Amino acid sequence: MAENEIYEDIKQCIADGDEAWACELAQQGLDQGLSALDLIENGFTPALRAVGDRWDSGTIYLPEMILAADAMKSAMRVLQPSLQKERPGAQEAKSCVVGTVKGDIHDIGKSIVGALVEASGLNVIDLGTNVETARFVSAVRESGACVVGLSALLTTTMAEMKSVIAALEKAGLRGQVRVAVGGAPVTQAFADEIGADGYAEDGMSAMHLIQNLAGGRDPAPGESVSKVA
Ligand code: B12
Repeated sequence: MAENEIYEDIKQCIADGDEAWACELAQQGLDQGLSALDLIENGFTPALRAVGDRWDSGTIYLPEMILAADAMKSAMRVLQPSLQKERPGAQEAKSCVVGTVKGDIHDIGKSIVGALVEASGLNVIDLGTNVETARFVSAVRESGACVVGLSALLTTTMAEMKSVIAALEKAGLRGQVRVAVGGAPVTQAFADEIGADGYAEDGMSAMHLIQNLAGGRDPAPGESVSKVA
């Protein structure tokens, strides 16, 4: 099957919320020599975003969005082992805490970022979704993490990121930990406004950003916002 046909089918299987077909296509893509990352970033992610747009415009309802997300999550389980193999990173003992902020249950983007960062060689502590501010603080304290990656998909939960930064400051941990932020509504301007150390718009850029932050290097101006090819 041609590459563009696979992406078309992926778009359709996510729109249909067809888990079995999504897994089949993920495996088929890998068997054809496409990378897990390509399948995620050029296939499944835009497909799921298209579903979100249809929900936004009132053409579909929440149960259909849930089915679409479940189909993508199942495909991710097929792709995850290859993702690890594709990016065998330098062995570093440094840790990164990731989580979706309080009030927000979106976990797909955060999990992709976590998987890529782990594949790049960092130890990832994934706190899951709807994470209380205090939990981020205790995880950073207990693990000695040098980066925390905060995800938010709702405009109403973005403000939680600022609370996490304030809580890290209050706990005296801000000097040891750099804060990366992301999620569909988050922008570089917002990251700057809340005093985060970096923002990235997709999984690969997030991985590079977090690697840089863990290495003690600040992203060059504009670097963290651009898509990494
Ligand atoms: C799937 C989905 C759901 C699923 C989530 C399932 C799951 N297990 O995660 C379900 C159906 C449960 C859901 C529920 C809701 N959703 Co919803 N959902 C989406 C949808 C369609 C896709 C999100 C997604 O997974 N995208 C795919 C991933 C790969 O992309 P991503 O998350 O953006 O992540 C990438 C980057 O942002 C970045 N990134 C992400 N995190 C991080 C972190 C760091 C540190 C970095 C550096 C980078 C980074 O890298 C990732 C990989 O490329 C979006 C539409 C959209 N356009 O985003 C709506 C959307 C986010 N949802 C929306 C809404 C409103 C809701 C609900 C409130 C609906 C309701 N009335 O109940 C609830 C929220 C409940 C809650 N309290 O959280 C709205 C938000 C509107 C807004 N402006 O606030 C959206 C935008 C839909 C829309 N167009 O209106 N949702």
